[in-house]
Amino acid sequence: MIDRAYALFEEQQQARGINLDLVKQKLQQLRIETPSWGYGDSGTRFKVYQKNGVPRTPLEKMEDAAQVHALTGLAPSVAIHIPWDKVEDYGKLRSHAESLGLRIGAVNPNLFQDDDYMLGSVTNSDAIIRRKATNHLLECVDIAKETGSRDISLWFADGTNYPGQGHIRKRKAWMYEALEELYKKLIPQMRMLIEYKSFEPAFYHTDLADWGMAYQMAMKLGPQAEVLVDTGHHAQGTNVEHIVAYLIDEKRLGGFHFNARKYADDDLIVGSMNPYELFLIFYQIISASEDQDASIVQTVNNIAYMIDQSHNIEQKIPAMIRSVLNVQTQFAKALLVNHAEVEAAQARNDVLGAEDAVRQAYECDVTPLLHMIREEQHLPLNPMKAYLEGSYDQAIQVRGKGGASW
Ligand code: LRH
Ligand code: MN
Ligand code: MN
Repeated sequence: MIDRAYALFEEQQQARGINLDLVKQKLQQLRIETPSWGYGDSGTRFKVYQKNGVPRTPLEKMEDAAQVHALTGLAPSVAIHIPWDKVEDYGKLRSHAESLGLRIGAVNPNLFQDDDYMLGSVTNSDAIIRRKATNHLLECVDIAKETGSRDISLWFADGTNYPGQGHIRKRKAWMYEALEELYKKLIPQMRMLIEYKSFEPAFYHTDLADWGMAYQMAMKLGPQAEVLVDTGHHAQGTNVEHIVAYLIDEKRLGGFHFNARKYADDDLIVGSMNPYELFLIFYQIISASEDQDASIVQTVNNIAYMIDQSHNIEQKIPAMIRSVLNVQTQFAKALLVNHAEVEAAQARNDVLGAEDAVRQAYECDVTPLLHMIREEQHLPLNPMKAYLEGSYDQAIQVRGKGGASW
């Protein structure tokens, strides 16, 4: 059945001029990092509904993440957030992760949950608070060394609610000062990823509000600083794939936080709202991966695909499985774009022809391809079904309610 469906799919793709061996090879290389905070009792701005069976410790978050990886083969690393995942011994957290077939991914400092940071962390007008915040950034480099992590992933809630509340240019200088201190502490194989967000929790100005600000900071800091694009962090209607193409071309796209949004930074299951946007992001990335310029290809190869979602009503492990699978589906579809066809249409200024060549790939049903990939990797054909029918969910119920928040 799988073989028959795949044979037909192969025939159709060959007719479109697609080399499926290459497509399969790229699909097998896809890796998506899941966030520890997506397994805990997280939420949005409102009530956090406590769920039964939620991990009580960072170690248990790793165990849940290991399920997602075991069933999908796609998620071998887990991003951590400090202090949400603070432990006495990071070496132990690392070896626990490794014993589960995982590794620890990006280390995310948290500078938005301490009362001291009400008016800003690294951009606070009080030098003592700025020092405290910068020290936390430095501490995260030490943690990353222990966990074997490459990336320090930075998001700042810093901003103001009213005109005049803060000195915007002074705050810009303080931001740079802190980032520079952090940058100097990075070891050569580390990177810092600078995330931006247009608004929230600050509603008048945010110190790093868009990709241009993050990019300019990265440029001033040096080659180990890159930009992180969180798909939910733009104004409505922003062309995110354009930003992606631009940053790749400037060799400063370090990674993604994937999530879906309808209104603002909604942190919903990836691909649940606008899967075409996700497809178009991958279309840009895959097109750049075929560039003649080796440094562009290297940038693409180093992009960290991470999920940043939080669940206030969803079951956490299934929600993560759904996101990871949705990323894989859109990635697979984007691999089916015939770039030569798009370029030929561009060359003859065939607007509709070019659009059609891109959209055609999106409209392909990639189920036979994904089934074949999973069968070849001895994975369940339907990972979600396998999880829901398996015994893990039942087994974790003994954890009870009141697990770790975030
Ligand atoms: C807040 C946020 C941000 C960070 C995450 C930890 O907006 O979602 O995207 O990366 O919290
Ligand atoms: Mn994010
Ligand atoms: Mn966010």
